[in-house]
Amino acid sequence: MLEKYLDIHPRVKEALDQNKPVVALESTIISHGMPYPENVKTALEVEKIITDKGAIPATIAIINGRLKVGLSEDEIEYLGKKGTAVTKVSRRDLPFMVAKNDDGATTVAATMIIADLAGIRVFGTGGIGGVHRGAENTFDISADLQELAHTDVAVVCAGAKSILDLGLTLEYLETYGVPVVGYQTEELPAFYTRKSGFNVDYRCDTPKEIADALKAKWGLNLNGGMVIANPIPEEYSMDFDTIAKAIDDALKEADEKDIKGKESTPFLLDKIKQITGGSSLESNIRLVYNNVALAAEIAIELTK
Ligand code: PSU
Ligand code: MN
Repeated sequence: MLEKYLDIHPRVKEALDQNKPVVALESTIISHGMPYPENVKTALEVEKIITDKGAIPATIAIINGRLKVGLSEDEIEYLGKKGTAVTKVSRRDLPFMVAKNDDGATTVAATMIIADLAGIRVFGTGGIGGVHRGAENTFDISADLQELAHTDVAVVCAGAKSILDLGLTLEYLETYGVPVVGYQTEELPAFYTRKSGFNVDYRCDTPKEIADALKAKWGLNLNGGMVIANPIPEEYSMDFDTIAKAIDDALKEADEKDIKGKESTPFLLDKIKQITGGSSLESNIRLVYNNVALAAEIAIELTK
């Protein structure tokens, strides 16, 4: 039935059939998150890091209306080159890409949906969407959070950028029963920085501790995901005030230009990149490498 929509790469299919560890990866980070050709280079390196760890990478995207679980190098190159011309696809958008045989870059939410359809339980990325600052007026809350509430996939990220209201994001996740775990930290990391001023719900110091909590959660039929917040390595983290100022400037410009809806996150991310120059791109790439390595370790523990 699902074969009607889903193309699972033979390498991934074999791994899933044999209960080998698989890590899902998103494609919005490729098309919208980084410039070409760094995006393609990063996406390929991410797959290599996972493979070297002993797990199988599955980059997820929609190509010609097919839900792809595991991409070829050519497909990654295609999405990376097409960049923001590829539609950014969240839960809402998914059926239309399929019905129109269109291409789509999957957000955290859409990647979780497709990973779940394929039976992949661990997903590594950079940052998740959340409750935007000013959401009390705009209602701008990422669909990623509802997906985490309902879909059984653990997401390893470097926390969330403070373009969001991190306090409200944590409250929202609490309401929907989504645990926020700090990997070797009590403090929620804020993407470019290891600090945010907010605490996580639980600290876990090993991939096994995280895998044990996931097994218990799903064993108890407590549906939904888990946020595994993994701080950016110290040597790549950015100065707190520099990034705070860049975010404030980006938010101000978004407000002046009346940027709304799905344009909001890519606009803010792009502005921050422009303001901070190459250093934020390097940090971004490094934290993704760090996250997918941890995702692979958790996926390996989960298969035990
Ligand atoms: N946050 C980041 N980098 C990203 C994204 C968010 O730091 O690349 C992307 C992810 O694909 C995420 C999406 O799922 O943006 C959230 O978009 P929105 O806020 O429109 O739901
Ligand atoms: Mn939004």
